[in-house]
Amino acid sequence: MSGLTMSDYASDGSRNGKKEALMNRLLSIKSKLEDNGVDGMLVSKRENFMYLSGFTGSFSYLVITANHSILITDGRYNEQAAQQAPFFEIVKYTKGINAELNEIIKKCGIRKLGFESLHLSYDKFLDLKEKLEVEELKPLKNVVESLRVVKDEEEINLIRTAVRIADEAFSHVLPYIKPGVSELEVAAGLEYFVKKRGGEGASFKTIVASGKRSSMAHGVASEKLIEDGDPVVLDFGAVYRGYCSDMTRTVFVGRKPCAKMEEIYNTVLTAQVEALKRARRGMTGKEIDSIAREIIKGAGYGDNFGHGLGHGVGLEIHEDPSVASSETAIEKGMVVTIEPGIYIEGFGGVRIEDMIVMGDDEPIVLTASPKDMIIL
Ligand SMILES: [Mn+2]
Repeated sequence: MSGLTMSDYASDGSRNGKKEALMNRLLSIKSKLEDNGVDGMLVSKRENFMYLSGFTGSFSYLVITANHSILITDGRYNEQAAQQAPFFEIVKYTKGINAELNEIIKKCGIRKLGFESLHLSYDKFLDLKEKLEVEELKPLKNVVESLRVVKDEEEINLIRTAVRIADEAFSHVLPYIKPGVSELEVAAGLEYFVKKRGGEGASFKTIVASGKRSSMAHGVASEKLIEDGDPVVLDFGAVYRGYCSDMTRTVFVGRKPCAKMEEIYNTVLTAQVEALKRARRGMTGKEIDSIAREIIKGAGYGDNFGHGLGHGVGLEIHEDPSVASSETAIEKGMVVTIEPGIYIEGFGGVRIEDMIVMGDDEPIVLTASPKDMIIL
């Protein structure tokens, strides 16, 4: 096995870079409290507390005020939280979360506490509303997410590694794609390799869609055996230190595809490459989407491209900004996918997907796997 090892991956993002990033994120969220009409914020969504504190456990509440940064978790995570979240006071709750929160509310003098209304269950909300000693419990949306939409250098480095692991998994698995092998076995090969290279696992349920199944845009790997002449859509990604990657390639088994499939492949490839070439910093998601969409329409397949061109990727596999109907401008440091496809029921489909980070003016393409037609 040649190529990179774990220690190469460990060298990206120094410890100090990470600390500096965490400090900047914490300062940014503190500067948002007043604008949102609160003097404290309760953060409960996992990706959001990971982003702000560095803590990667499964459960935590952060309480953030101008002068306090407190991370509440349970006994399982004491040591880990102290190591991972250098700028937070760690509180292990013992007497019930509400009692602990009330002590913190008192200590920090919180009167208006914001919470993440998209992520707190209705029952939990009722419970907090009844028990917490605050004047107001204020629902807030997308406060942390609005910071996460532009990636800092630390995040871009981790995403680059997640992309590289997926690229390497793709070339690793190509020799195993042959008649008689099941889609699930190909998916297993990809996922095994991701972990072998230091990834935590797949960033979503791996898609391996062969033959006619390739017309299903989300054809999760099945027991179907790959056959001679099949197109195979491979859409997968890696998670590296919490950050996701996402890529798609469509390959052909045994022989060159028929003329119609070749035309579809070339149309998708042209649409994808032109979108990468013509996208500019500050264009809206919709404008970038329409570059690819017009090309596919022009070739007569407009009705067969039934999804948006792309989506944001970071701690979550699908996050803002969307590259579809959105009027959100794609700014420097935003990371998105560019993934046009054409799908014909009963015949097959093609999708090609790269990840980009928007640069000073043009996108920087992160995915490195070849896009010219591969016949195995
Ligand atoms: Mn995608």
